[in-house]
Amino acid sequence: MTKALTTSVCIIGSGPAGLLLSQMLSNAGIDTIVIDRQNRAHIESRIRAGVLEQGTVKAMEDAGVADRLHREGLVHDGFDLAFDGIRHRINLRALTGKTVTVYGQTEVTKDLFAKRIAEGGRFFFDVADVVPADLTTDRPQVHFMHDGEPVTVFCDYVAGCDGFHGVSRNAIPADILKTYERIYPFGWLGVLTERPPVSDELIYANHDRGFALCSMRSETRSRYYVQCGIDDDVADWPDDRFWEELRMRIGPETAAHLQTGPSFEKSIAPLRSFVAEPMRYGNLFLAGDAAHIVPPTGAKGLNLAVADIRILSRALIERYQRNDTRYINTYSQTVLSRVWKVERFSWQMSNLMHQFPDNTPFEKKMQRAEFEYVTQSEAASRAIAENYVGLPLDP
Ligand code: RFL
Ligand code: PHB
Repeated sequence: MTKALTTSVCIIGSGPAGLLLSQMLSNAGIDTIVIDRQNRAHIESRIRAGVLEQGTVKAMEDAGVADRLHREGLVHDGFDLAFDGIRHRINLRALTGKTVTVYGQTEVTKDLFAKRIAEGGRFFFDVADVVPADLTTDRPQVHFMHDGEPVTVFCDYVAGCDGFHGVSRNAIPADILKTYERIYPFGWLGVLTERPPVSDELIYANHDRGFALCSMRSETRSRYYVQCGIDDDVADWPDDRFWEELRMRIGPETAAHLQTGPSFEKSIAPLRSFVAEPMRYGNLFLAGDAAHIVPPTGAKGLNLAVADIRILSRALIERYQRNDTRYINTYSQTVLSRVWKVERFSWQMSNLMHQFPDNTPFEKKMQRAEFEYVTQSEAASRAIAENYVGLPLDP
């Protein structure tokens, strides 16, 4: 027999987007059920983003989950861009009056889970065969299997927060859904190591041998990346090779401060730009990676997911508290206009900072000229800074 449940908003996916939405709605007295095809421990251990915009920190504050973030997050006033070892600091605070906070996605999800679960939030983990249905009616459903039993959740709205490989996006009929994509001809190999970071701030480096990024998770734990081949396997990258390559790409002056150690996480991520339109279909709303992917060079993926949720939660709260559907009706349009600008910045940073196998000598000169322009023009530096700290929600 199918188990039938009822809620106001059924949220598919308990990554940062789904968890934050559930918390914001719950704070406004709106009931949710959250389902995920993974379990909590798996989701909490996925090593991904590390840099939070001020707007993301504010969303965590509004949701009531920012205590540990304020205690443990590292506030950064700037970061460096480097070309062949020459470093240029983007002073975020001076150029924009804003900062970013280094705090891992693992910690964001742990904090969100802890509060939701302590408050008795309803979750179903390890679900399978998820099917959103009747999305253009006033009684949408989400069908799935849980513990070998069929379950149906009846709801007013479905939030598709199920990431790039989820099912929600494809519940929009093919003649309505339009997608835009660019795949980059390389990947990022990332490692974590229990050693202090090479620098107090992040360094994004472009070198003839490829891109490198020096980031961190705390004052004692570093996160480093190097651009790698799209078909590379982590087995091709023993720690010694990784450190040698990183040293060359950041240049001798920076490398002199590098403390290496055993890596305890090593993974390769492909780079992709992707947008799906529209982000609303009937009573289904897409948010986060379910609707768009950015290459990680601008540190935007997680921040963009959180921005979607700030806009979506406002739309749903207005609908439930004042029966005002204005924001629901404009959700897709409002969100997409910001999404495309963030896509543009992530694409620009990726183009500027990587070695593209097909780049002609002319294109390499263009990259170098753009870097020099950024180092010499405050306006150009500010344009990077204002995107990096996060564009406003409502321009
Ligand atoms: P998530 O975090 O992917 O969460 C989606 C959740 O949906 C679940 N799910 C399903 N649940 C039910 N039914 C289904 N059919 C389902 N299919 C999937 C999944 O199990 C998962 O729990 O999406 P969300 O919430 O939109 O959050 C977005 C961010 O996670 C993402 O933008 C960033 O992590 C992107 N990203 C990075 N962003 C950065 O800013 N800096 C980074 O360094 C960075 N590294 C990364 C990344 C994303 C990666 N992915 C997606 C593979 C590295 C990787 C490897
Ligand atoms: C990270 O610390 O994982 C990180 C930081 C900045 C980025 C991408 C990833 O742009």
